[in-house]
This record gives sequence, structure tokens and C-alpha cells, in this order.
Amino acid sequence: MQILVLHGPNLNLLGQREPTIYGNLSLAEINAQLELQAKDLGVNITCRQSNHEGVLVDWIHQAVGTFQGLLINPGAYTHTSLAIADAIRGTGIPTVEVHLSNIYARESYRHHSWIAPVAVGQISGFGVASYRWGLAALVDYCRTH
Ligand code: CA2
Repeated sequence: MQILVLHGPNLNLLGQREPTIYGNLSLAEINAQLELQAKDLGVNITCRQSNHEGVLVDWIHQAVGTFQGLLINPGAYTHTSLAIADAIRGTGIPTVEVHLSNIYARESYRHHSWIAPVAVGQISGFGVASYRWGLAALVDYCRTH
């Protein structure tokens, strides 16, 4: 099974700023943890990050036929991007949305997600564990559906 992991805007800054909200790990360290977990789960993952909405949309389109599941932290596009939601809905790729922080415990403008209605589910607020549990949940979903 091939899983695409997408990280949205500014997540390339992880580990350098705002550690109290997003933790100390860099994006490379998060990806390394997911790679190890993927081996245990017996799946392959491909991790990508972009600061550009259209690039993320293109990668979701291109995932069809190659990837069976999508794990995505859309970053701030969570709260603004109908385009990413439409891409996920349009491709029909099973998707799990993850967030490092608990978006519902933060500013009200972070409480709405365009992605949640097109995702299988969402995990928010557990730091890097949101990604790990999101990957486990996505693989389980893909194996059982
Ligand atoms: O909690 C999350 O994972 C978020 O998706 C992170 C986004 C934020 O806009 C969402 O509301 C919740 C922001 C990612 C920015 O990451 C930074 C990391 C270090 C320094 C500055 C920004």
C-alpha cells in the first residue's frame, strides 16, 4: 500500500519557531518517525511539503492510481481552501486530516475546517502523535474498506 503524506504551508518551519504550540521536532524528524512506523505497518509512504495551494492540489490529483490513501496536515489552508477540499472529494482518495495543535482550543477562525467534511476523519491536538495515529487510522481504514 502506498500512502501520500502532505504537509501544508509553513510546516517547513517546524522546530525553529513556536515550539510551545507545535513542538520541538523538525518536519524531517516527523517524516522520519512516520517512515519507521510505515515499515512496522508494512506500507510505503511518500512525504511532501508545499507552501503553495495549487501545488498541493496538483499532488492530490496526481495521487490517483499511485496512492491508496492521503494523510494531510493542510496547515492554514485547512481553514480557507475549498480547492483542496474539492481535490480530495474529486479524487475520492481516502484521507485523514491531522493537526499538531488542537484547532478547536485556539482562535475561533481555526475552528472551521474545509477538509473535515471530505476526510474519513480528523486527529487534532496530539503533536507528532496526531500524525502517527492518523497514519495508523488511515492504513486500518484502507485495509478494511
Ligand atoms: O496545528 C496544526 O497542525 C496546524 O495545521 C498548523 C498550522 C495552523 O495554521 C493550523 O491552524 C493548525 C500552522 C503551521 C505553521 O507552522 C509553523 C511552525 C513553526 C513556526 C511557525 C509556523
